[in-house]
Order: sequence, then structure tokens, then C-alpha cells
Amino acid sequence: MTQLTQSVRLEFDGDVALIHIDNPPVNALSHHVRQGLLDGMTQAESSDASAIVVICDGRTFIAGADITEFSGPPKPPSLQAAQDAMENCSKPVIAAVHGTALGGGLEVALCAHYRVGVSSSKYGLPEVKLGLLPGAGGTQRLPRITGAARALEMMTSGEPITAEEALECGLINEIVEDLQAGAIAFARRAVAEKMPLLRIRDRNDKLADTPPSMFDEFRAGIARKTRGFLAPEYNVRCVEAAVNLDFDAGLQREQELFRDLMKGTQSKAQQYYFFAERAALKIPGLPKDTKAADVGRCGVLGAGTMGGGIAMNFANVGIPVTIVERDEDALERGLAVVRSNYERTAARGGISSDDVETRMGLISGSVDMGDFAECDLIIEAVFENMDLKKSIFEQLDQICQPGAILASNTSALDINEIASATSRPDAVIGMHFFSPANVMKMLEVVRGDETSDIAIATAMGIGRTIGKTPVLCGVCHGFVGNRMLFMRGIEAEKMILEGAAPSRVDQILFDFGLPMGPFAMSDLAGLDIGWDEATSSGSTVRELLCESGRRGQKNGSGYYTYDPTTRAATPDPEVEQIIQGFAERQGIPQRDISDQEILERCLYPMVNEGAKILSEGIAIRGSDVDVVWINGYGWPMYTGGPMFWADTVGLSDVADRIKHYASTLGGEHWSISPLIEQLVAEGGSLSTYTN
Ligand code: 3H9
Repeated sequence: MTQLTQSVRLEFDGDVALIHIDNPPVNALSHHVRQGLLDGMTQAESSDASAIVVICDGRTFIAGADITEFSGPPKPPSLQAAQDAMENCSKPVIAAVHGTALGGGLEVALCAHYRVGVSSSKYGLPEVKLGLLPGAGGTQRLPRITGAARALEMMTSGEPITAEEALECGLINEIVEDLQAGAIAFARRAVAEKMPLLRIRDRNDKLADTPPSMFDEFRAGIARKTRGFLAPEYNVRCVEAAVNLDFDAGLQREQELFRDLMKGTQSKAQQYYFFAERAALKIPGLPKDTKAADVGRCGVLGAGTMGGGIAMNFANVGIPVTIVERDEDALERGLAVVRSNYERTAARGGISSDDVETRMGLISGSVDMGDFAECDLIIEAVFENMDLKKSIFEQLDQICQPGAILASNTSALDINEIASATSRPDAVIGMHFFSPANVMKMLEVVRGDETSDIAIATAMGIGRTIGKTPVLCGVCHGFVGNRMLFMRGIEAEKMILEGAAPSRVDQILFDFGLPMGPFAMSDLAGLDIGWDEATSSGSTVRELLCESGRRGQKNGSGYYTYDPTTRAATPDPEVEQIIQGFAERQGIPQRDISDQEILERCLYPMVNEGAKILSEGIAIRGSDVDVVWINGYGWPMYTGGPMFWADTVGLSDVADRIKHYASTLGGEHWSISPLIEQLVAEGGSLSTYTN
């Protein structure tokens, strides 16, 4: 055995050389891995071995370039040197894959003459998720082996394919049971049978029949999903190059486009987000050995839209759920909605009809809260009323077994006050799901003053199990997400009274990259949420709209009027009249507001509030705020989230504008966060700020 670098060693099994990579946690292609791979190839080729296997220790094959190296100057050797050594080797080179061969990792495997993998292995080019494209020849080699259609799909979605699919499309040559033994056996067979030393770069057969129209059709197909992102289009251009140019010219095109993306802010924002999502799982002060409670059965109180959606998350991963409603009718209605959601997914091919039955079978309905006695985690999802929630938690305290975690899905209320209704405030925690709860990835986990480490570990852990992106925060009205949203709402409402049409405000935020603006969002949620006909006094535009029977999308009219069949929204002159009449009565002068002002007045109060949330210690880190906004509200990931975006705009410029609006418009939400002033003075940034 020869240790070549800190992470790569060369071993021999008789006549087969084994280059072992061991660079935990994911065998990323750090410079010492590239060096080791190059040295290993050189030594193995000049040794007596007749074939060479590249294989990894640990949980996975190479999962890509080392992203932490992207921010520094390139360190030699280049990956291409090692890839050339593999591809041009005079002996058969076999890549042995387990775990995930991703990005640069798959690009290395594509330079072997043959590839074998275990049945659980996966293969993907996820660079697009980092705002990039595969920059080590992958854009030219993958289409040559899978054909252009599948390469386009894999490169623009970033999603991996299974070993079975890889075998079927020729990406791998064999599925083996025992990785090392199987790879060695394949290597010996290659030698014995004098298999050709196949270089993917020399193949063109799979590209020959690519119809020229394929690319524009593909672009049209992904346009909605990829709106605003640069990288998907760049990936498409690379596959076009693979089809239209020879390998070397295609490679050159790939390199130009890769460098372009690498220089831009989108890829920086998306790489930042990659680490932000992972950082959010790390809770300072939470002992590493904190054992989360085992959630063998989950209870959900409330079978409404939220409760039903929450229950689905658990059933989807095989955890039985007890869902409790006030009466049989409401329960039946709620369960019927859950079933129809599953059936819709099945009709689209997302799950099988057996899955529908299995999942429904895991959900048992009841009208007796006593049935929560067996549950390990109970999530309350009734409407936002503190007295109601307190009385529920008092009952849960009586019913639930010791050790059970009692969670509230409140989106704004004080967890400490809810916890005070129980004799075990340490077991009480907020788990704020976003609507629709079975779809949205965001989960705000809200710790009260007395919430235990176990409750935190359980909520964060189960959040991951059910496929959410949990972020821990502290108690304040609206937590991280909604508290910032409220500030945007204040200015949006003011601007429509000053003369900006709701549709214009919405359009500007849509163009910024958000899925919708505040008025379309209100219509979607329902204008009457929290509205009470008895006490309504026409004191806001929203109240006036509700009073005139406009309740949002659900009854076909809100800030917009909705087409009954297509649900397309159109601005309505009646709404404009209501707004103008109200503004007149309030004595608010009308004026032209520029697009830039609309954008600033929507987004800067959010940045300011985010900074206040940070300085109060409600969020642990600036990047957590970004994770909440990207996953909870569809903030465009390619800008990194509100904190990263403000840093990109320039915190000092943002601060100047906030102060400008504080002096011209006034209001507590414009009083500048001292943290922003401090960071401007120190040259710091919101996105890297940590409490
Ligand atoms: C690329 O390859 C460009 C090339 O085309 C061109 C080159 C010239 N680098 O996710 P986990 C860390 S771009 C550095 O929790 P899992 C991660 O931060 C790359 N670090 O594990 C975490 O650290 P910590 C294309 C990385 O089991 C730890 O490893 N490849 C990298 O849930 C564990 O990660 C990708 O985009 C990396 N590449 O999932 C793949 N990857 O413990 C990115 C991970 O300190 N990686 N770390 O928080 C993944 O998708 C997942 O990590 C993976 C494992 C599926 C592999």
C-alpha cells in the first residue's frame, strides 16, 4: 500500500491496482484528492498491474468538486490532468461507484473506460443547483453516453438517476453486489476479454439523431420552473454544443460558460444557500449527544387545510398519525381532502394507488382528544386564537404521556404563553408549517424560554425526516418569516393608497423573482383570515374589500377578479375605486411612485426587520433568515435571500435608503436597526452574521 496524499492511497489486489479515495465526509475533489488521483494513475499505469479500479471509502463515491475551494484561487493540479490520465490510460480503468457520483465525481467516473455500481448508487450532475454547470467535461461526455434528451433533463434539474436507470441508458456497465470484489472481477474480465478502452469523448452515435427543435421545446418546457435562473439556460447551451460541435470545441464552450457563471452573483448566492441550509441544522449550545424522542406515532389536532397537510407529511414517511377534529363532519371533510390530495398525486403518476391506500391507512381520525394518549408528538393546528390554544394545551397536558412533545403550528403567537397553560413548558415547542403544509419545505421551529433540548432535537430531527428544511428561532410576534412579511405589508398598503395599483406592486415583486406579490398572496390566503364582520369598521382597504364581499381567490374576487374557469387574475376598476375613495377620505395625496421606490419600500423594511430579528437573537444567523425566506415564501434563491441580497446591493447603500425613508415616511419599521449601522461601520455583512 502506498499513501499518495492525505486522502488517496494505492493498493494492489494481485494484478489489479486500486486507487482508494478517502476524503470524508463526501470524498469531494479537494486539491489533495486531485493530486492523489493523478499520482495514483501515473504509478498504477507504470506498475505491473493490468487494470486499475478507482474506488472510494466511506459513505459515497466522489460527490463533486470541493465547493469550499471555489472562493479561493485555483490550486493545482487541475482535475482535467487526472481525468486525462484516466481516459488515455493504456490499461482498463474502472470506476466503482457507491453512494452518489455527483458533479465532478460523475465527471471523473465518465473518464473511466467502464463503470460499475452497487444497486443503491446514484448518478447526477447537480451543478445547476449551485448556479453552475458541470465544468469538468461532463456537459460533453454525459450527452454522448445518455443522448441529449436525458442529459438535458439531468443537467437542468440536477436530480440524480438510480443505478437501474444508469444501467438502462448505458451510463454504467454493470450493477455489482460487492463493490470492490465486483469491480475487480469486472477489471479482470476486461483484461481477459481484451475489452476496448472506451473513451466517451470519441462517441457520437447517441447524438447523431438529435432533432434541432429539441432545444427550444425543452427551453419552453422548463421556462416557468427556472424563471430568473441563469444556470439552466447555460446547461442547455452546453448540450447544444455537444450536439453541434466536436468534443474539443464543445469542451472549450463549456469552459467559457462555466467561467461566466462562476463570476456572477447567482452562483455565489446559490453556493451560499447550499451551506446556509446545512448550517441551519446546527444549533449552538445543543449538546451533540442530545437524544431526540422517537416519534412512533404523531398526533395532529385539526383536520383543516393545515392539519390535513401536516398529517400527510408523516404518513408519507410511514409514521402513523392520529388526527382529531371537533366533530365527525369536520373530520370526514378533512380526511376527504387528504384522500383527494393523494389521489391527485397518484393521477399525475407521483405515487401508486397502493401508496394512496397505505398512506390513508396510516391516518386514523378521531373526535376524542383522549386518543392522543399514545402519541409521541402532538401538533396543534387550530385557528389562531390564544385562549383556544391555551385551553387545548391544558387538555393535552392532562392527556399526553410523559415525554411527549407538544407542538403548536401557530404562525405568530407567543409559544411561552401557550406553554404556560401546561405543567410541562419544557415539552412545548412551535412547529410552524407553511401552507400548503404537504408541499412547502419550510418549517420554523420555535423555542420557548423553557423548551428543552430534547424537544428542540425532536422537532428539528423529525422535520428532516419528513423532508422539511427546519430552522430554529425564538419567540416574537410572527417569528422570522411573518414578522418580516408584516413590515412589507405595511408599506405595500401605504403605496396603494398613494396611487400605485396593487397589480403594479405585485408585478414589480414578481419581476424581482418572488412567486407573487403581497396582494396576490392575500387573495390566495383569503382576505377574511382574521377578519370579523361584527367588528369590521372599514378602517383598512382589506376590511373594505371584505365588507364588499371580496374574500379573495376562493370567492372569485379580492384585490383582483378571478376568471371562474382559468382562475386568471385581472385588476378590477371597482377595487381601484374603493382604494381611491379610502385614500381621499384619509387625505392621502396621489403621486407617481417609481418602480425602484416600490421595490425598496417593499424589500428594505424586510431587511431592516431581519436585522432586528438577528440583533434580538430571535434568529441564530443571518443565513437562517435567508433559508426561511427562500423556502417559506419563494424568495428567489439566485439572490441568496434578503440578507445576502442586501449585502450584494451594498449594506451601506441599503442603510442610506432606510434612513431616507425613516425621515420622509416615518414609522417604527423604518427606524434603522442598530445592527445594520454597526455592520456598515465595521464592514461586516448580514448574511455572515452569527449570534
Ligand atoms: C462540481 O462538482 C463542479 C464541477 O463540475 C467542476 C469542477 C471543476 N464540497 O449534505 P450533507 C459537506 S460542483 C464541500 O449534510 P448528506 C456539507 O457541507 C459540486 N463540502 O450530507 C456537509 O458539511 P457539514 C457538485 C461538501 O449525506 C457534509 O459535507 N456536487 C460538499 O445529506 C455532509 O453533507 C454537489 O453539488 C462539496 N461538494 O448528502 C453535491 N458536499 O457536515 C453536493 C457536501 O460541515 N453535496 N459537503 O455541514 C450533496 O448533495 C450532499 O452533500 C450529498 C450527501 C448528497 C453528497
